[in-house]
Amino acid sequence: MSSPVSYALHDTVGVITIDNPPVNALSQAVRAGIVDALEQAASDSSEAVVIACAGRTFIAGADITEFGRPPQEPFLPFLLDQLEQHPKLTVAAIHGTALGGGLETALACNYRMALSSAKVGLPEVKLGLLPGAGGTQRLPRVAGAQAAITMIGSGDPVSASKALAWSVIDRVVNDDLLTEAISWAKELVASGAPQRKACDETFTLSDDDRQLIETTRQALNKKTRGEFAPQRALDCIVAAAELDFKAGLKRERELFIECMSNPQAAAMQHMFFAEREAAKVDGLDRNTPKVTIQKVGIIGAGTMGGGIAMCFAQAGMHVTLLDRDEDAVAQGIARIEKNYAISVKRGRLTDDQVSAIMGNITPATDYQALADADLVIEAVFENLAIKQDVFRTLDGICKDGAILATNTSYQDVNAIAAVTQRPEWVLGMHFFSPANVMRLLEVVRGEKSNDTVIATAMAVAKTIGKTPVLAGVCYGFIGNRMLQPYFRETSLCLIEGATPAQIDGAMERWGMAMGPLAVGDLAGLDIGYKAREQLSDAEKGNPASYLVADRLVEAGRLGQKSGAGYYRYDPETRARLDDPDVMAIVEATSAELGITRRAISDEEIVDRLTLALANEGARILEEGIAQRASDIDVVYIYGYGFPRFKGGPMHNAEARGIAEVVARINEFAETLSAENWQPSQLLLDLAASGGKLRDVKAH
Ligand code: T1G
Repeated sequence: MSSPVSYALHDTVGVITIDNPPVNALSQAVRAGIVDALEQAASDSSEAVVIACAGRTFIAGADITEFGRPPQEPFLPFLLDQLEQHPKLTVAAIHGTALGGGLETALACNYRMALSSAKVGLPEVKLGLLPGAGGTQRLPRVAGAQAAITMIGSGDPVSASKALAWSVIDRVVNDDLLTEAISWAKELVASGAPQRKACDETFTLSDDDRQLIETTRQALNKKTRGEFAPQRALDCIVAAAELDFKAGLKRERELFIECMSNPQAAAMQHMFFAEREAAKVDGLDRNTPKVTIQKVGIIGAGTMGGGIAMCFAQAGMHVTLLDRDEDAVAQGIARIEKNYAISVKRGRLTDDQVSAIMGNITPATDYQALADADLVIEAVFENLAIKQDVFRTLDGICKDGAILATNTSYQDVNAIAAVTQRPEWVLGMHFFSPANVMRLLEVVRGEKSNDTVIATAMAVAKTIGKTPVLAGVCYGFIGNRMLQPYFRETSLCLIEGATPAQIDGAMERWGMAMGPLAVGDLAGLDIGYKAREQLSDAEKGNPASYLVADRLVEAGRLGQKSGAGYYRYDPETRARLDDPDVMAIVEATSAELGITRRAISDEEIVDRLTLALANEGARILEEGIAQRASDIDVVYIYGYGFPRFKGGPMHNAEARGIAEVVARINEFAETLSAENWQPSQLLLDLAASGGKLRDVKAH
């Protein structure tokens, strides 16, 4: 097989070209090819060497698909040492994104040139790692402490202009990158420019720099709470100031290996691929025709409808926001303007940008305004009959080929489609509140939804910056269906002996962004209350799983919106405060149900809640509601605040061991409730066969 690396002399300049689609990752073949090309350049007539890439981007990093397998020579640190010590003057020619090992390769060159549209970064912490090929030692020496701390700690890329200002790169051009890089290399040689080597530079940390490291550590303790790698990455920068280059590289390697062997790295690398896999629909031809979405109709100008309208307006599409009367629509528009005012105040958007976005939104009260919409999304009250009326009306007005979507959280998409003459053009697009912020979008495929509708919804989701996950039709689809046993176990832990603070504290210390009871207070306890009112006692299940919630609502404690729910909320700071009145209700309910309260450990709380998710997720997978286990992980990380460094509920169970998970579920079946803790057949099968959730394909 031909090498993905070629070498050719362009007059007096040797050009190494890497061509390893899709992102020129530093696979073993690429590393070997560069070593060979460098050897060739060392002995030929070249006076300088340019490293460039074919395709859409410069090297985007190490090849993540090689992680978890025995590393193969030549190792990247060896290659970069060869590059840095090369006898000829070297120039990196950067376009697209030079990330991770890609930027580390450029830092091992003497000089760096980039297209003005390029970005550079060291995103390793987002994979549970740190720059492991000299990035933490070279970048501080090249760009200084402030740039290095910012780039390495955050993992975020910076623009070419910012990189130029920080001396990460030396020259920016607008086009003709390779031609410009070759002529610049000649110019450097002709002018006797030195072969600058990062390893020869000294690096020290001033008091201000050390202060910045401390404030960054504190900020990262909040932003990446529970993650192992970011703090280690900062340790490497400190090492760069305290050790010589060689010892610093050694320290970096030690800490890199510590990160790589931490389960968080496997979890975060799993999520990297899971997010990309989720956008793919098994069995759907990649060339399926899609509807071009330019005009979007949103029905319902409430919180959800307004948030959804923002998503599409921000993407430059024209939005008609419809509600029953002028006042309702005006309130919706006002709510959107208030949201944008906050964005302007925080410097996220300018007034002009907001004006342009708002210019994309047209209020309406007459359904005729939706006649030429390409996509209509219904976001009215969560009631099947009301939604069916909306779709009957749409069916008589919207043009042929318009896609009709419901934003329902629970209602049967098939029952909604069935009231139209065009069920093939109906699907669910389930946004998560706040819709303009949460990245998850469940694309719910009805039994008659056609391929174009699904392909279009998956594509338009990415256009508006969402992460789409395909779901089949069942009560609650993927995420909310799993939430049922999650909150059931939460309520039972409470009634059996735990306190709200203990339950939420245990889950937040474990890694959840917010504990379940605090989530309930945030969403509003009255939502569940109203949903339960529509159910029979049999459908409600064990009273122990909802009586406390009902009693809180009946006592006027609706959650944050009423200043109190499972907690009291400080009116100024909105901090959540334990409330003895709540425990009085809990203890009285325990007694009424004949439950003797007991001490419940944090470990039991975490196991009951996380395994309730995994067990229901396995059922969702075996029923074909989700395409793959990793899709379920994407749902929980992007829609429910599950910690990314745990990789999602299914990866978390897999990492723990399916056999152990089944044993723990069986223990709960014996000690808690056989009805609630029936292991899913899929988990039983995998435990018996040693199979993996990640290999399960929905039939
Ligand atoms: N390795 C292997 N495959 C990769 C890859 C990588 N580094 N980056 C992307 N892909 C695949 C991806 O899975 C997808 O595959 C296809 O390329 C297109 O990606 C030693 C240890 C570069 C900004 O973290 O951020 O270097 O789904 O859909 O939206 O210190 O990919 O088509 O089969 O994302 O245009 C550090 C990760 C690695 C960069 C392009 N580097 N990649 O975005 O396309 S660790 C990264 C990205 C490291 C060193 C350390 C993005 C992108 P498929 P895509 P995109």
